[in-house]
Amino acid sequence: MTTKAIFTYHDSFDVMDRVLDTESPPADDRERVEWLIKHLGEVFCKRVGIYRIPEDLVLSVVIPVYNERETIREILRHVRAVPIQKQIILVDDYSTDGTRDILKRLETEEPDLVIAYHDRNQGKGAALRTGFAKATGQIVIVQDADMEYDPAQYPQLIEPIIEGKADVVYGSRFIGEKHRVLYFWHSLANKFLTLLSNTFTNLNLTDMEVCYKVFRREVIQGITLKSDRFGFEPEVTAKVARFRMPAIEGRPARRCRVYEMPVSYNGRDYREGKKIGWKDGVQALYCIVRYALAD
Ligand SMILES: Nc1nc2c(ncn2[C@@H]2O[C@H](COP(=O)(O)OP(=O)(O)OP(=O)(O)O)[C@@H](O)[C@H]2O)c(=O)[nH]1
Ligand SMILES: [Mg+2]
Repeated sequence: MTTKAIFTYHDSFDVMDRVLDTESPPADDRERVEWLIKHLGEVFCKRVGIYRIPEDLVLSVVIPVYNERETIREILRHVRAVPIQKQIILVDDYSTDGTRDILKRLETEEPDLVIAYHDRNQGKGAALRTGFAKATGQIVIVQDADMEYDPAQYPQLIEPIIEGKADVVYGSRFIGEKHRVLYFWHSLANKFLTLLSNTFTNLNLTDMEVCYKVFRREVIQGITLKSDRFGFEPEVTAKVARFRMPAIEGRPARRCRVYEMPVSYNGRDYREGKKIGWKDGVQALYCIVRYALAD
């Protein structure tokens, strides 16, 4: 089994080398997918996130932004590069470092962006609430404005929803993708918060605090969120666990089906702009218990 997988992998590069000698891949995204599937095979392509995405699919990417002038343009470039139709929603949470001016400029340079401005700083949770309300795509993903997570992973992240297997997908930094080795105590705190959240939700997540959370739009717009700051992560997790998908077309109402996907993580340290601290950990603890017991 393993030998076959390795063989297929190397084979694929041989085939690519030979094919690339004679033809170049089409520039159009859809044609390129067909071309790659034809030459590399469906199984291999699927493993690396190349598959046929329905033509009418729109992915709403919600980006909460607070003092991210160093990374905002770059993250947008990476989001745009993903070959999926997207609605990009940026919510500025009253930045004071010049990010606002960049966004104002972007408004005229890239008029398809949806940009909202808070008139006072409220926190990531509040910024996301504003963004979710504006989403119109069938699938909604959260994207932080720093460069810790890689938008190139969207195709893999949304695949379980497109295939009709999942209603919600969480990324996970702890199940086998490459990640920057950083603070031991932070990772321990993360694991503890996930464990505590799991004991209340009965979900077996491995990374409750991960940024990459993907939802069918009706799920995220069907949940009422209250946390303004980083309490968003435990709150949304508790509410997803309780959420019931309404009955449609003869299918009875049911609980949300949650999937996890490994994601790579290029964490930053405090000198590079890391903002989250021990107070946010305490807040998360409080929110796990609060949203387990009451709404
Ligand atoms: N820290 C912070 N981030 C906010 C706020 N409002 C919106 N955000 C955005 O929320 C996202 C997550 O914030 P981060 O500070 O990166 O939080 P994190 O990734 O959990 O933690 P570190 O990057 O490790 O500090 C970023 O895109 C921020 O710009 C806010 O009031 N405070
Ligand atoms: Mg971050």
